[in-house]
Parts: sequence; structure tokens; C-alpha cells
Amino acid sequence: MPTKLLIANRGEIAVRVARAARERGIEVVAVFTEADRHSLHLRYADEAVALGDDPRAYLDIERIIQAARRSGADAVHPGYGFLSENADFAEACQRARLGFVGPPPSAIRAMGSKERARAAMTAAGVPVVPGGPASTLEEARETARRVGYPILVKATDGGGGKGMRRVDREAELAQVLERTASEALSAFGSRAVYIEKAIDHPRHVEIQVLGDREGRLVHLFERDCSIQRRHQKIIEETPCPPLPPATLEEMCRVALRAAESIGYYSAGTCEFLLDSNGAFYFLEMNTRLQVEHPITELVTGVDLVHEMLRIADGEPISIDVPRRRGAAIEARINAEDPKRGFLPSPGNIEQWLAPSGPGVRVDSGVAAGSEVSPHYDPLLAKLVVWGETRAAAVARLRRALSEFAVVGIDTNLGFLLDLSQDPAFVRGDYATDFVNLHPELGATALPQAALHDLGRALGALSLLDEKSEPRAPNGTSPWVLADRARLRER
Ligand code: MV4
Repeated sequence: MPTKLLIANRGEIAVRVARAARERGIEVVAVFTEADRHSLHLRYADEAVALGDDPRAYLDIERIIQAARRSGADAVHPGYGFLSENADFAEACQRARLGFVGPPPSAIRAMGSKERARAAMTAAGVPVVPGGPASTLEEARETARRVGYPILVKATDGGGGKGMRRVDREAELAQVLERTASEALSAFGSRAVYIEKAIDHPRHVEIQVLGDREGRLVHLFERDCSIQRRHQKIIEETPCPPLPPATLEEMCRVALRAAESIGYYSAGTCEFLLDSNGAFYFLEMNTRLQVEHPITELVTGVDLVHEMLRIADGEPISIDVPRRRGAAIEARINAEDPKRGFLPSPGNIEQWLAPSGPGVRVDSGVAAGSEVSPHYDPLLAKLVVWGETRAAAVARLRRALSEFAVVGIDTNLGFLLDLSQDPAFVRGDYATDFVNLHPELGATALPQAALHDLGRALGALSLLDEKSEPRAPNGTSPWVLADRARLRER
């Protein structure tokens, strides 16, 4: 039983993991860089260990292991990003006799290279996108002819959409091959590339799996993560609106087969592309807890971080037959300005009023007074809503977004509010090209000036309370009315 857990992460996911650990009576050790000295995740820990000045220290295996040793932690949760999918880190934890709250290093390694993963999945009978090797121009020509154009040249060690280029005809192949390989070298340290047939207008559908160390594996259904911008997910939902039950069943079976074939345990996710004919192809497996895990938690009632902690302890999964109820949607609240090309917007959060109420969960790494650092990813919080039906969840998303008020920095809240009212989104009719096809989203968003008014009004309201001066009739206040009017205008 781990009694003291070091969380090798920051922001909302460090807070999320700390909450689960504390609920289990496990002591929490946070780590922080100088830029994070006043960050919120430290407040949820029993103790905190400094990693030093370098903002990239969350990626430093030796420093993290040292911090664990110094604090007397007996296990490490890596969260997502940073060292979460680094097999060397998982091995270093084992060598230091620290429990790693995640999958075995061998499973991380098996999925670490795309070409290796494709080969392993093909051998396990998992459908992958038609494709093959491209180590020479000759070989690339052969592979491309076999699968048929258009094709994608992908970096073997790439990820997150980097190192991926489309080729429509053979005349372009040589040049694109060379470009992708040299970009791969500078970004990933290897020139290795391979070829896949390009799937048009795919949906991105992923299956959550959970395995214990006795070899039991269950799936926890799908998440549709098609709404992305530059390979950053913005909205995720479950169920996937147009997925037929038979396809879902097959996808879940395939995901379990994929996980089983590499001896997987802990929480993991198999990503698929779903084409417009309903065919699906394995893309990759994420061998970590994902940002969007809460939507799965809301429909299944399973707490994935509790399960990860149990499994790391050698305990069995606590679920028998996976069931789910209703629909859940997550919206990522980022510090960025949609009106200026989603430029990052670091700075001080002066006011922060998060929504709550029935069916609303906010996983946040900030509060009023937080400083948003330019050194880290811009995710401030995840708004996660549940409804008995998709329509109820969409209505709740809109309601909750309209309650959200952030003052001091720019956020994508206006963009998300627009998106939540877009007719195609409301119908569930979208694919991975949705954001590109809707450049108008966010353009009409609530002006920042209005949010500043709202912030001042919030301040004024608390002053009124202190002085017990009379409120506006029927308990409303001018700023609420003004804000409602603004929302109606849109
Ligand atoms: C593809 C694809 C179409 N065909 N592969 C982008 C990130 C990386 N994980 C895989 N990606 C894609 N691979 C084939 N053979 C289209 C994408 C893609 C995409 C995938 C999921 C979500 C959003 C996307 C946006 C653009 C392209």
C-alpha cells in the first residue's frame, strides 16, 4: 500500500491526483519549479519539494527520483504529459523501489514508436490504417502505390500531429518525404518516417481501458475527441454521437485485444480514426491517464485515479461489468485569445468565478490570484458536465459556460460559448475539421471589456455585502441583468 505519493506534475492534474490520494488516506508530496512557487497544486499536498529554477524540471528524471527519495515517498504518479509516457522514467522508479502508478515500462515502450506499435497491433489482429515502410524513396513509392493516394507521411517517433504531411500524387512524394524526415530529425531526433493512407474527414474516437496486475482488463466505453485545433483537443464527449452500437462493441473488443497483447495494466486509451463509412482504424495507444478522463468518470461512476492507485497496489479492478448512464461533455478552458489567433495569454487572474450546480464538475489548477506562467501549457481548468441525454448535457454546458467569469487574462470562454451554440455541434454533426470549417467561432465572443465590467461588479457586490447596503429589487443586480442582455444579444 503506498502511504506517500509523489505527484510528478503540476496544474489541474496534480490537484486531481492529490484529491484521490487524500481520499485514500495517502500522503501527498508535490513538486514545483520556481515559476510554480505559488501555484495552486501545492495547496493540495502535505509537503512540497522544490525542483529548482529550470521550468523544464518536471521532465528531469533524476530530480524527480531524488525528490521522491528526499521526501520518503513510496510511489509516483506521473499525471499526463511530462514523464508520463517515458519508459525510462517508469524503469527508474522501479530501480529506486518506488511504485509507478501507471502501466509496465514494457507496455509504454511497445506503444512508444508508431511503426513498432503498428507491427504489434497487426500481429494481434487489430485493424490499423493501411500503410507501410518508407525508408527509401523506392520503398515509399511502392507503399504509396499499394495503399493508394492521398497518403500521409508520418514521423515514426512523432506525436501530437507533428511530423505529418499529406501527399496527393506521386510527383510530390520525394519532396514531402525529405521534408518530413528532416523535420522529424530536428523535432524527435530520428529521420524515420512511414506511410499511411489518408483517411478523409475522420472522427477521433478513443476507448478507455483499465487493467489490473492479475491480467483482468475492462473497457469503459468511448470518447469522441474530434473537436481539436492544431491537434489540441478543445471539446470531448461521450457517447460519440453517431457511433452505431455494433461498431462501438467491436471497437471496445479491439481495444481490449490491443491492451492484452502488450500485457497492459493501469488506465490506458486506444485511439481510433472512424471514417465516414463507419470503418475504424487503430492509430495509437496512450499509456497514461488522459486529460479528458472525467467524462468517462461521469457516465460510468468509476473514479479512474482511485482505480490506478488500487491497481498500482496489486489490488484488482473494482468494476465487474462496465455500465454507463447519460452523456458527458468536457470543455477545456485555456488562457489564450481566440481573437488574436489563440495567442497565449499569461498573467494574473484577478477574478475567477467557476460555475457549479447540478451536473457540473470543474477540475481546475488556478483560482483568483493565480499567476498563469508562460512556461507551461495554457489549460486553466476543465469544465465537465453530465446530462441524462446529449441535449441535456449540451444545455448544461451552455449554462455553465455562461456562468464562468475570468478577469485579468484572456480565455477561450467566448469561443466555447459560441461553439456550444453552433447548430452542427448541437446536432453532433462534426469531424476533425470542425474548427477549421468554423473560423467565425469566437469572433463575436463576449468582449473582454464586458468581462472586466463583470469583474468590477463582482468586487462591488462583495463590497455591498460588507456594508449591508440594499440590493437591487428581487435580488438581482445591474451587472447580472447587463450580462444576461449581452448573452441574449449574441
Ligand atoms: C491521420 C489522419 C488521417 N489519416 N492518419 C493527427 C494527430 C495524430 N495523432 C494522427 N492524426 C491524424 N492521423 C491518417 N492515416 C488525420 C489525422 C488528424 C487528426 C486526427 C485526430 C484528431 C484530429 C486530427 C486533425 C487533423 C488530422
